Amino acid sequence: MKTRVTELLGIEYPIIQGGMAWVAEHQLAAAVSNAGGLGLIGAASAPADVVREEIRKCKALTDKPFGVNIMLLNPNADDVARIVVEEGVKVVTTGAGNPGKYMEMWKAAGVKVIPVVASVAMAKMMERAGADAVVAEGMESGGHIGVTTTFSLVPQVVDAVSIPVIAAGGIADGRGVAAAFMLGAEAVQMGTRFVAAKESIVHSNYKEKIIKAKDIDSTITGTTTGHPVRCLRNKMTKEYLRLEKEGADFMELEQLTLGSLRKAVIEGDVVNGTLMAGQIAGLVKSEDSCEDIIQELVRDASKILKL
Ligand code: TUI
Repeated sequence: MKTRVTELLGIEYPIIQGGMAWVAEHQLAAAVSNAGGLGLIGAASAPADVVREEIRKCKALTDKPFGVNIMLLNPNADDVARIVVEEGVKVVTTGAGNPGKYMEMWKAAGVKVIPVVASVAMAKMMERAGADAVVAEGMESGGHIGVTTTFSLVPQVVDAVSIPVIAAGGIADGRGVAAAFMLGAEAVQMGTRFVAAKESIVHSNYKEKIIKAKDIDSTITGTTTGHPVRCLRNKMTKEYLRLEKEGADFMELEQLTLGSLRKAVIEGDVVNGTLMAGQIAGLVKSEDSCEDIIQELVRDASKILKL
């Protein structure tokens, strides 16, 4: 399964682990990289110094390439953008915004830049700005999402840009990988399956919720605030959606989700916490090691694609 993406990143398999807030810590990133994929540290809303420590801990666990995902709504994004250069990180992915203002600095430092996009227009803008590849992320994904599905978005982005396209959203097994390749993607990024991985530090209550989830168990909060987020339905989402329907203002809604992802990931509060997960959670049936996940994906996708 060699593609322009495996070559660009110097990895064995075209499989990237999403840079998920609170979840994509150094343990998970190192495990995915050691298994031949690309692991990512999710900088999320962490202070820059914490991200630096995570990078150093990841380096201690792997000599393979790994990356950092920078969430652009983070008020510390400027500092994190500098720290990845200082620490010699090889790959940066970005989410929830336009990383244009950092591009020159990253390119000058030889960092491979892979923005996550949810539209064709954004993909074209990122190619013009010098991106090395893009992740085209469909609205099946967990967390902050756009409006287009993976099946529609990926081939349209593939036709619109010349740089390699990585498919994300709704992929959790070898069939999904093969389907993404049929649409023209040259790698996949997966989140939900890795949330439930053995090396993921996520609380067992949260992992269990993903493993028990059915196809229709996710919902989207925040459509009224401009920050739509897909997560598993629970008491928190029920309350959030009720408030949204009643026309609650941004601050009131913020209050409900303040620290709620941490609550789910660290404390295992699956009632009041935010359980970010994609629609494909229904396909995730067990807690597997990153090595087993990647070997399974490559074996099954190769068979389908007759590689
Ligand atoms: O970023 C993600 N997924 C995320 S970020 C996150 S943290 C968060 N929590 C609550 C509210 C908001 C964020 C949880 N999950 N995926 C990549 C992604 N990027 N999806 C959609 C986009 C995106 C959206 C708009 C990329 C660019 C964009 O452009 C807007 C602009 O500036 O033109």
